[in-house]
Amino acid sequence: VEAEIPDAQKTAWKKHSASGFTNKEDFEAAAIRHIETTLARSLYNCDEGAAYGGTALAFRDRLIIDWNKTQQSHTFADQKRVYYLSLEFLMGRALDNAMLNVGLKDVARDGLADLGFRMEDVIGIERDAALGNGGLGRLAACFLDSLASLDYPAWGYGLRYRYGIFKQEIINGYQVEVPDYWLDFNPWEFPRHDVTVDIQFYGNVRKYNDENGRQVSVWENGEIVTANAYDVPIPGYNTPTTNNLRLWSSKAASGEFDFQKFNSGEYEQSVHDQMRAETISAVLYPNDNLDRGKELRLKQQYFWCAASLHDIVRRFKKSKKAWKEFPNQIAIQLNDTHPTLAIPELQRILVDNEGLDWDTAWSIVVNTFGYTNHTVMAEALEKWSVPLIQHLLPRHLEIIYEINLHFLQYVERTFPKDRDMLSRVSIVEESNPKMIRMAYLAIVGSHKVNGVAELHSDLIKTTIFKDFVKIYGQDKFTNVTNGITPRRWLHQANPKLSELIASKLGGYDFLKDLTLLHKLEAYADDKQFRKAFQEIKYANKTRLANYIKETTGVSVNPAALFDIQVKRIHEYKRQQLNIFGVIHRYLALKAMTPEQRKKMQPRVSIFGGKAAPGYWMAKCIIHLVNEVGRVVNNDPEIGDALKVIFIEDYNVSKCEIIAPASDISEHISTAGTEASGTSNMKFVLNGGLIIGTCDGANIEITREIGEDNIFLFGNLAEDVEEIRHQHTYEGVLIDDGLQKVFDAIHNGMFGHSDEFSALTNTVVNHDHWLTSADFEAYCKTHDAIDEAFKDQEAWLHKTILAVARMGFFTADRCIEEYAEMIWNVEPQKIKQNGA
Ligand code: TH1
Repeated sequence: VEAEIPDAQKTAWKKHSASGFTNKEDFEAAAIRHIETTLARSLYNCDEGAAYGGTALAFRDRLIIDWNKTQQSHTFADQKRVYYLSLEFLMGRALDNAMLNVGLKDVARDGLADLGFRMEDVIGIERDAALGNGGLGRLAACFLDSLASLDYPAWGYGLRYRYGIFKQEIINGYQVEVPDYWLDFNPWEFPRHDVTVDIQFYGNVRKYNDENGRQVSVWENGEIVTANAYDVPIPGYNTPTTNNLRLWSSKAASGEFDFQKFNSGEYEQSVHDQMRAETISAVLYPNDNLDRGKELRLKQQYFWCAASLHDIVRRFKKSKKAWKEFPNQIAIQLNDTHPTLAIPELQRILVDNEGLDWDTAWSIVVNTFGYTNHTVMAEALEKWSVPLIQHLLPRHLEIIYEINLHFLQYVERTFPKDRDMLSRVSIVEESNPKMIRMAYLAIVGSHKVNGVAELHSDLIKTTIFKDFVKIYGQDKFTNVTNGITPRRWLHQANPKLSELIASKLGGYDFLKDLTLLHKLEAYADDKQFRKAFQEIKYANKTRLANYIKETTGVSVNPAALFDIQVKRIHEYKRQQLNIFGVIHRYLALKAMTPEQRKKMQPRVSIFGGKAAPGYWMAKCIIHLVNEVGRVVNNDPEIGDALKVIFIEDYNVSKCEIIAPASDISEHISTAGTEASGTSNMKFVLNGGLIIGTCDGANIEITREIGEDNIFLFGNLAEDVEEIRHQHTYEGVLIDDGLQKVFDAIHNGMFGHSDEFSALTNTVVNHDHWLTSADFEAYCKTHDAIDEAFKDQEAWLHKTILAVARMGFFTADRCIEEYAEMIWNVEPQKIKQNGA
């Protein structure tokens, strides 16, 4: 290809090729040029927003150069690539990350100071890219960071929602949802007007026999919606590798109004069609760990899978390789079951469009896909009704039935005597209406299935997917324990701690090899180091205290014990256990004399997180936290002994302030329900300890950091079923302390008790989440935490050891495990100067 370009053209290109700034002068020139031209502003109306815009665009220029180079080099190298399909990418802010990865943050800080701006303020202008709900979406974002940082040729594929997760406002103690329109200025995306895919919905399947007598299926007469590509550069840390995140946006097929309708006076109808098409990528479904089976959600899933696969297949076909090479060139990872339709879609492309026979096509499909399961909770396992799929995707339904037929025939041959097995494992649930079990389809269509922490991966093998282990054997099922990127979650969020660590480890290599942190163990008993470590924690707590003061008006004492639970509000995550515990503490403080109270360890209980808009119980929990805060924070007898804070609109950028500021964070899900959790890792990495149940990654965190350095409590996963059984047949035993809490609520201590009766009644009636069974152990563990915190030297010893032993939980380790066990891909270095 290169040889075909005339020399004159090459020379001109080389002479003028963009290079990007490397020093302060050139940064200022680039930023000012963008402010003046791209943003059309002058010195006299250059506010912080414009400074952000100019800085972002200057850094964007730098990223684009590496991005082009990377994409070109990956295309020429002709190596296997990874495609990560996720309906959620919770990216947060991009500028700080771009500055870090490019390695020019100090240059930008000095340049911005010259222009009269503080870097922190400029960074703070950016809105979060919040295209996700919680852990699953943030995991995808961490994985993209690691894939690029480790030089893997990889793309993410997702949806370009016009509205990300809603903004949460707290009004009179209640959650109110406000739409998050985040696209009005987004310098990080590139519309690719030339990259479009037409996606079909509805219609019918026509069959005919071709000249060889082979039956051919044609899916026709459907409604067409166009997918437009928007690309987001994903820079790696300290490497030129810059990968791509491609997000699809939906548009009416003609791109314009239907002129026929427009001219014949059906103006309204033509606008309506346009809007209908755009609705597909309009909004992120705000449910975490819950499946609601809405038609529009299924449309989103197919739209995104079909566009992505079309794109991947188009790229593969350019290479002119034989189809059997497909799985040697391409690995596709399914982030939960949301992209499972990619499986029948690839089979459809290969069989219907490319004319491959069923078995050849199917072996390509299975060898291409890997499936990650993130939950065992029944209410989160996706099922789609057969009539709905029949209506929306008639050809895919046929293919799913055929996949199931082949699969069940295989099962029958292998287990001829087990009739029950067939109905248990069938992809089609024989209910009314019939349902397609997406997890089963994902297992059957993938060569590897993984859970996200050891306990979770064991649970899926022994519970929800037990039969599939019998059918396929152990080797198809594996574990990749989740991780987080230390670039964002240590260096960006906690620059002072990162600097302290670097001063002892002789540089920042640990940001790319987090296991190097183990060298910090030598400093756990070092007086000076402890003091520096403690001062950083105090400064981070002060930063959070200031934020709390600004946003809620409540003053909290940074010397108090900061006890934090921030995550989606969900019954299984048990924020109710936390707030009942807080009330219990409040009642105890009220019963004390002032002298006794003075001796108590002062505490700040901090909550944050969104409730799905339709999740009544979760909204009750938020309301109770806010009402308890109102009462406790205004109780003059209590003062600093206890404060209760709800931080509004918890998101990625707020987590960057919160995670470095904890003494204790809470990861207290009912054992066996939280697949992994990832914020547990963020808090420990930033020098905070955990109160937690034996669940998800807490178990492996304990193994790594040592059981002396974590506060575990509560019933074990293996005992939960038995306790629930007891609840059903013998009733729930309400803990004495919890009963006092309920009495206080019923007596109206926190406002009208009717508001909270749903919350207390579920505990009394079923206590599915074991709030009562774990309550006493929970409160006792908090007392132990108070005791332990009094001995600050011992506490520092624990926290430093814990940080030193967190190396395992880097997302880089996850990516290496996926690459080796599931994808079979190798990294590929991009040359610093040219492809
Ligand atoms: C979460 C899990 O709850 C959490 O334990 C895990 O750390 C995280 O995924 C990353 O692996 C999940 N989020 C969702 C979101 C939806 C459906 C299922 C899950 S599981 C929409």
